[in-house]
Amino acid sequence: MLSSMKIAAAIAALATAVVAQSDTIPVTGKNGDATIQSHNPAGVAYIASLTPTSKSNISGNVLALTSSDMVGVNFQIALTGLPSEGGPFLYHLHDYPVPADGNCTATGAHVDPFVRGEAPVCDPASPATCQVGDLSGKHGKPTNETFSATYVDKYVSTVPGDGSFMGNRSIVIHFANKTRIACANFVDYTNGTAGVNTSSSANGSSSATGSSTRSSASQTGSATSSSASGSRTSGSASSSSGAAVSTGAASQMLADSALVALVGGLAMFAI
Ligand SMILES: [Cu+2]
Repeated sequence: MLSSMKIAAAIAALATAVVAQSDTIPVTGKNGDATIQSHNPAGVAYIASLTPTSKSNISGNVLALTSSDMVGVNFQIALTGLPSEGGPFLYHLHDYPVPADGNCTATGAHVDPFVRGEAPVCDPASPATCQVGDLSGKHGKPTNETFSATYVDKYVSTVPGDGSFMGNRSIVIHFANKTRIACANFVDYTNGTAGVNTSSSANGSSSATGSSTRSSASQTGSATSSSASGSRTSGSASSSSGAAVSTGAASQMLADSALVALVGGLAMFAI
């Protein structure tokens, strides 16, 4: 009699465990799974430049380009100066720009237009079920003091007004315990120069904020200028076709110039 009760208790415990386990499978947001963004305009680019601050030695760029097939965004990330401890690190697209005082907390939560929430953690095998802004959850977490990655995230938009639009957002880098280490604003990089910090000693957060905007009118202007930029640079694109990560003449040129800028930045950093 006693043993049968024990068996019943064990079965109940198992049932509870199964229910608990179901909480860890990928979830669908209140607005459904994230939708693939297939209408991102060609030639548009944004960049977030991280520079050392009193709280962080991180420097580098997060470059966002329209992907070759206009589906999603081609992210090209190169960071150095990540902390020697406290990883693996997390990084996300956050809702709001960094204010002039550089306070990363003011960037709010992750870009999450489908209202998926943070828990359970993102399953990279099912990226549509992750928060749109959870880039490290979908594409891998930095573990070393230097990090580089190139990938296309199909769920991020470069169309102003979309819930998944990234152009007026920020990037935030966290310790594994979610403490915010560093942050920077995305700024228009369609012409290859806007928003780029020319000096490694500049205060990245404040200068980036200065050129950031949430105005849809301004963003539309950027998109228009991008097509002009694309045609202007296409003539010399063949000379820079070596790198394969991005396609489109304008995007390629931008990628090359960003890499050159980054290499220059790294050289300064090494000195
Ligand atoms: Cu974050």
